Amino acid sequence: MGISLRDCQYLFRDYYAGGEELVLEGPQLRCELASRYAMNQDVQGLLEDGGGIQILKPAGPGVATADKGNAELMLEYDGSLAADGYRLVIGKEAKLVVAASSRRGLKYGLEALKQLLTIEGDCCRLPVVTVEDEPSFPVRGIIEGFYGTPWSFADRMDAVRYMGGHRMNAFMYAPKDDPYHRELWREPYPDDIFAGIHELKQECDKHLVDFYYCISPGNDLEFRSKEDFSRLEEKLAAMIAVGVRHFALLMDDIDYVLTGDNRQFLERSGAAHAYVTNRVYDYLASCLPSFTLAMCPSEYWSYWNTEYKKDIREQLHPNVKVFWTGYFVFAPEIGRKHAEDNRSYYGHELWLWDNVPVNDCDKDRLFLDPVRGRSSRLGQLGHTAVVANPMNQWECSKITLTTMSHYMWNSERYMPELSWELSVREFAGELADEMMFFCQQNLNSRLYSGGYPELEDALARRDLAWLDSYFSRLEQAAERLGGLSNAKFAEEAGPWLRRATADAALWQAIRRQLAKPRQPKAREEVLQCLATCRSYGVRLGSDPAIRAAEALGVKLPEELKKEDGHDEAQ
Ligand code: LOG
Repeated sequence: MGISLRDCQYLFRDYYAGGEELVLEGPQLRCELASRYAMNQDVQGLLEDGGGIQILKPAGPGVATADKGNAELMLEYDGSLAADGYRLVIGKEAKLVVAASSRRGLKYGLEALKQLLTIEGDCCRLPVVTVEDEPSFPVRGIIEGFYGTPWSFADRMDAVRYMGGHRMNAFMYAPKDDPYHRELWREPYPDDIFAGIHELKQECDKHLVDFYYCISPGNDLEFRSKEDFSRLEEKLAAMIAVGVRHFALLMDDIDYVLTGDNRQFLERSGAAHAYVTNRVYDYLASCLPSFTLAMCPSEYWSYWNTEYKKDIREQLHPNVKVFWTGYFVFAPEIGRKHAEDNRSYYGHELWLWDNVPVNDCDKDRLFLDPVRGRSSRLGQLGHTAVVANPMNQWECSKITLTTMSHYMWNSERYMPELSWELSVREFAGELADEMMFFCQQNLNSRLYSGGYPELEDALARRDLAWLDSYFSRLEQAAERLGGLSNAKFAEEAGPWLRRATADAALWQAIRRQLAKPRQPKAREEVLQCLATCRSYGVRLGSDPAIRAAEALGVKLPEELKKEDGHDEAQ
């Protein structure tokens, strides 16, 4: 089944199709390649995986390919297109053109071709279409910037592949609990971790994703210490040696009040943070012809003007980009006014560090809903990057991240609920309905206070029949999702899936107690089921069984309820 017209219109910025179709013989799109993009015909690795497209070895000057395939593909350079943008033309005579101003644009154009291709038996179908597409933000990606257990290198490698397929172009390495990133920032990486970072950087290269090394020396840096600056430069030099060209200096979550010699030397923390960043900038400029440097200020979330921001605005090198997280660490809404104001206070390009779907403050929760509440116009309000800070559970983060990737590419058209549907379908395929139901039980309580109205209404009505079918749906969804071929999901979401099953069992026990309120055995059963729920140490956002018990007057021991964090649930 091919991609629907609605999805094409949503996922590609300008989609000019008149309804005609190109039907080609053969079970694969086999393209004879011509390239005016580069004289060296360097097209290796532009497609993530062939996915039904084979690019035939290009003909050299005067050398024709023996196999002409069933279509012609021309790659063209067009300097008028935005970075990462492309134009894809699928012409009637099986003439395909992808034009771009960068290799990444070519890659995205070919990925678009792949998405539009339908293979049915022995023939290929493509819409006759012109697609003109470009991103809302030049830098789009993930910042692994959370507290708690960092991702494994296997997770990160998968993240980079995922990003390649979702038009994201930046992976920022900044795990708070990598000691060499923060507490032990002066120490070089042990060989094994460094080898992992090197391999990750190579994977990034392969998928045309920029790898950012981020370092966080602000807790105890001595601003006048030559020794400290040498350590910092050595740390960066090791990254430069394996090809890293993108860096960030993170000053978030430190005690940034200057004391002792630091205070005497630089007086104010804004001046100090501009000073160290400028020194790093000068160092990078002395070793590299081109590089990127961003910094996260300590005042990354406020929306009012401050002396700190003034110092950054006036003293920080103009090429350095400045992160912020919106007007709050977890910002339910990032609107025009705050964005515009903060841009003027910082006076530098702003990079949005979006704390979504990060759950490091809510370890008992999964957040599985779409990103909502971001201005469609951040790109016109001084923002040149959007990066998302995900959950400790990489695989589960994909649901929100895919919606985020749509926002990053085309914020003007972004529709959260539609993106959610597309993301869930992509993630769970045939089990999309079950997955969506499960996601709907796990909303991001930091950002969205919508709650679970159907459940609440049913409880208010004491509609036992509705609740019976709700809990049996929950039980079924948990069982089926546990068997999803995606083993990583089953492993990460395992405690929540088991908790869902336990909630359904608790509901059954509640039902029996309601039927026989005076029977001690029924009471005993409720308590046992509750203990099982508790034993997983996690809960669904909807917290249905405990809510049901409360609403229906089934008393639960206070300490069990409290530990479950139900008070915070919404
Ligand atoms: C940290 C971040 C953490 C997040 C959520 C920034 C810039 N820094 O409040 O590492 O994952 O909150 O707990 C943060 O957001 N600070």
